[in-house]
Amino acid sequence: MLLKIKKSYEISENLITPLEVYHHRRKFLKTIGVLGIGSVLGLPLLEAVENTPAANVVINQNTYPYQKNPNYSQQPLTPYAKASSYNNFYEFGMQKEDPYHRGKLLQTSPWSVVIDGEVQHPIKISLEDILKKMSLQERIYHFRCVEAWSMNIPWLGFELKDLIALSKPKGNAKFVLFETIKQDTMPAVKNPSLAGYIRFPYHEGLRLDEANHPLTMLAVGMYGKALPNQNGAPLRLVVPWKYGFKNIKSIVRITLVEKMPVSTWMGLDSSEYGFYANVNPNVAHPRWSQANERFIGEGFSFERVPTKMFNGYAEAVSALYAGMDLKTNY
Ligand SMILES: Nc1nc2c(c(=O)[nH]1)N[C@H]1C(S)=C(S)[C@@H](COP(=O)(O)O)O[C@H]1N2
Ligand SMILES: [Mo]
Repeated sequence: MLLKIKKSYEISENLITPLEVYHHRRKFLKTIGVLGIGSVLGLPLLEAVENTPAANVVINQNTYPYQKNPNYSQQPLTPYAKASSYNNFYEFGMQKEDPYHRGKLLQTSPWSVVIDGEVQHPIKISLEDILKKMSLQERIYHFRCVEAWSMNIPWLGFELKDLIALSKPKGNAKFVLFETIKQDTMPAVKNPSLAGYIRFPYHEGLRLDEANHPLTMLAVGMYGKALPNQNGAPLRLVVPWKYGFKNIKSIVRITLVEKMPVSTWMGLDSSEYGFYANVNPNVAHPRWSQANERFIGEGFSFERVPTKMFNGYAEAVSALYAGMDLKTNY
């Protein structure tokens, strides 16, 4: 996410980056010659980081049995090395490579998820029991970050509605609030200046009908393996028609509520990041266009491709927003 630097908690990016990381980055970017190009084109330096050397990517070797779902087969795939080293996970810092370098500080075992709030049966369920109850499938979805880059990722997971159903939501439950784990070992929990003093835990929300939509998944893996920590192990949300920041990582709590919850990014700047965050090429972010995107595939390219309404999933989801003004409900 691009955090606008203007409020009291916001200071310039080179100040909030630990100096050695900052200098290392500058050196690295100079070495690969991207600093110059990025500056000339006026592109954020972060755009260059997808060239992070991938040789030492830690691959999570756990595998789960799953079936491929041929109905979701977006191509070409983003290479695993890029999807697992160019990340946003602010608990680990604001640079794209921070979650990859520091992700091992996340403790993912034991893990359980609480489902509570406006439900008849509040539950606390372990990851193992979730895996026993849910049958896993692979779906390749297009992923579009609000920063205007995109990837195609083969997720392993199940439909969120099947987990929510275990808790039997009450009639007055209208929204779902999600919470990421908060651990003292997370660098930006320990040292809030690493992530612009964002207050953790990270929160996101969906309308209940969005959460129950068959496209909405909880992913426990990608590329045939358990999720690497930097991608939100062991369990994260995947809502393919919404901007990346809705896809909350490392979830420990799912709370059914009556009123629209305030997500982390709405709380930081609601004029830039709305509750809906539906991918929409016709509604610009206040600081940049959303009409096109840079697809991260093999190689490195500044070429841009048009962004599709609802990220290409309009046929499946536009009925959810019938009659709604998508410019005001951004
Ligand atoms: N807990 C948590 N979840 C998060 C974020 C975060 O900083 N913290 N970043 C979001 C953003 S902005 C994006 S684009 C996606 C990135 O997911 P990926 O790293 O698997 O591509 O995670 C989202 N989920
Ligand atoms: Mo994002």
